[in-house]
Amino acid sequence: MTDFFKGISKLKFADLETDDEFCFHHYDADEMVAGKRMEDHLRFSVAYWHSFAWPGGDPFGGQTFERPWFSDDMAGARLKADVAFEMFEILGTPYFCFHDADVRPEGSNFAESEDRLKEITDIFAAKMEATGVKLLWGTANLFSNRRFMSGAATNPDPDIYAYSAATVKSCMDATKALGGENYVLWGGREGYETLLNTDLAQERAQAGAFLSRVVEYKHKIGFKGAILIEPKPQEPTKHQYDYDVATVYGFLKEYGLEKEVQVNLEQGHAILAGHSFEHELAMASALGIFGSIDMNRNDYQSGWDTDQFPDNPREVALAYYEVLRAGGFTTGGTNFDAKLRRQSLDPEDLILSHVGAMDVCARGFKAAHAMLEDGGLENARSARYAGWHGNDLASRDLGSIHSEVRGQAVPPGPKSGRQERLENYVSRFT
Ligand code: XLS
Ligand code: NI
Ligand code: NI
Repeated sequence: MTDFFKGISKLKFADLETDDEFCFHHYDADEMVAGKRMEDHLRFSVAYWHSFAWPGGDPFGGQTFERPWFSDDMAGARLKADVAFEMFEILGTPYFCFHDADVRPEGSNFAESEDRLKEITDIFAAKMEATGVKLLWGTANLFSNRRFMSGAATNPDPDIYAYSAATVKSCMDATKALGGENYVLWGGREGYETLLNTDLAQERAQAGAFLSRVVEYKHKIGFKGAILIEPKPQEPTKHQYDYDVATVYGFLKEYGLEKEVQVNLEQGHAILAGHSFEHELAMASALGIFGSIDMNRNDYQSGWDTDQFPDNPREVALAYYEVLRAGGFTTGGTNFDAKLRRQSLDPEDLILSHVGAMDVCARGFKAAHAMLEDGGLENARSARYAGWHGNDLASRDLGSIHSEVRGQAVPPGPKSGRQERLENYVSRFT
């Protein structure tokens, strides 16, 4: 045991009468909803990078957090792993996610970096065995090191493509070894800063080849998890190729990968793309590529990816409503891709940020389930499209439709969309 979280023991569920901060008020892992435990519906996961690797910097200032494991050596990496698993146990989160760069310091060459990753994944394997915590997904950090400044798969320099491919292979191996349920690709540098020096067609083709090789490798090693792309429109690059769900789907279709790859959707990225989170979820579900979610909230004023913990039950309810309409999670889950504000220095902040987020998610999820079970929105939706049921209009030619419409004595009239009535309905549940 480290003493980082000293005095904080495993959190329990307590009713709203209790004013103790260190317990859950809405999230009861064992509560049954639709025949399944809440823990198994929500599949909460902690993001290693934000909670344990992020130093608290912003564009105007560096590190604000002081953590005993911040160092460039493996002793720091091992201490970090100890503290991480202590936090997972305190929270009772069943999953975690990590990038290679979050868990081990970079070595002097590829081989040393990979050996260090292996050392830490062996430590993880033992801790996972002992605690029952599982890996929701693994991924490679192909964006922080300066070698990736002009892209990873889409880099103009083939040597960087090769380094990236080797890195992804090593991270897929680590994910498989740990029984990871998904493998994620987020392309923070797969885009451009300026079109003036960019060959768009060449870079897209490189991205297509890279993803095809990832899928081939998945089958070669018999990795049973899902391969997920995480769309984001921009930041760090000015324009990213995986802009949003619709763009990613077009890309997957072009390379024949739409049955092989799904999406990991993040609330903040949806907002940056000019969408709502529920829009991205509904689109992924309509296209048959919904996989998992990165749950957070974005500041609506700042215009960048603020990765805050969710605090809005209504927004979360509308998101989980789409998750439930898509059939719920299979390999996916709720990964808190969220970080503390840089003034939140205390170990307690790390715990209570997750407690609040888990409670808000539980509230939103239960509201979503209640709305779906009540059927109000689905009934209204199906009534709105009722005219299309059993109607062959879409297959008829324009000429036959034209003669029919010309024969009408009066044109068809508009019908109310009833938006406010539906919003009132949602308010009853949230
Ligand atoms: C950054 C992304 C990143 C991915 C994993 O904006 O959300 O954290 O989830 O690489
Ligand atoms: Ni993000
Ligand atoms: Ni993310």
